[in-house]
Amino acid sequence: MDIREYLREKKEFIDRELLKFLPREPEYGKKLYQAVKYSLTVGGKRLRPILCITACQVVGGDPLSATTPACALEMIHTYSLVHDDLPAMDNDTLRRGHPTTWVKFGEATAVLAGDALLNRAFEILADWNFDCERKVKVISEISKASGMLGMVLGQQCDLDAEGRKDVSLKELLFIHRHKTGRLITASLVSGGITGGGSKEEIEALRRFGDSVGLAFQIIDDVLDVVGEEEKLGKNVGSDAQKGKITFVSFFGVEGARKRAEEEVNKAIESLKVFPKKERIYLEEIARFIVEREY
Ligand code: GRG
Repeated sequence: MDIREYLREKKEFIDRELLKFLPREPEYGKKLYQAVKYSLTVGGKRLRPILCITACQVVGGDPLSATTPACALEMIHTYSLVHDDLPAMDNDTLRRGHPTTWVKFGEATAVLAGDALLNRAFEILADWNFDCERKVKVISEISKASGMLGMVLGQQCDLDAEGRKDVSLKELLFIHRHKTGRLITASLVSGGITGGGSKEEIEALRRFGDSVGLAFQIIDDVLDVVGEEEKLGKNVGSDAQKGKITFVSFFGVEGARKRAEEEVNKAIESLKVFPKKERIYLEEIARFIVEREY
């Protein structure tokens, strides 16, 4: 099984579906539409939507049935990147290999484009023609993961930690679990709910998501030190420049990689409730996360 081929094929599917979820271009205020479209189509691995549709499949559901939550998750993730890149936050100029949204369209429009993407995500979820009980559960899962006790809280903690030398490993884990981990876990859990997974299966996906989310962030820290700007499509060395404590500060590059591998092994262990043939895709995605160079 070639995981890169699987990821490429699913990414192309998500790229096409995302375009279909864009509303028509308005008569006035076209700049907002263009900034939203630019942010959403300029690149990205589409990891969260792929996790969502793959989780739907692993519990025995039709992966196509998870297209709407998958695209909503990508819209939320993209909004978070657009806002994260703003001068008031990380002040980054390169994202997904292209100028950041604020560089291209100005700060005010970038703020609005992020707002629009977040809203659009919940618009498409609300309009999703699907079993109502599961739909509400999915909306609850995604909104909590991205909101003020989830990703947004993680981002605040990340800002608070900037430049501080006294950040403990406990605090760093809290930041990463919220800023990056919660949305990754929500991607898996919402896919599992959509596919009609049992309580035990959803809990397994949650544990898998928590470990894989942490591994993903640890590798992000590593790539910020040893990665190549060209492959990553974003500025490298920005953590050190901003005085951010990362996993590399605690464990060094090799130590951090080892920690990420341990998390991935833990993640794979959580999948044992699923038949071997079904869980192979999630296992391979977990391995890809530690081996990735972009
Ligand atoms: C602004 C509310 C708000 C939240 C921002 C996710 C986030 C929170 C900030 C992004 C900063 C960052 C670089 C986090 C590290 C992990 C991460 C989310 C990387 C980007 O995700 P990828 O690698 O990106 O999946 P692509 O471009 O492939 O979608």
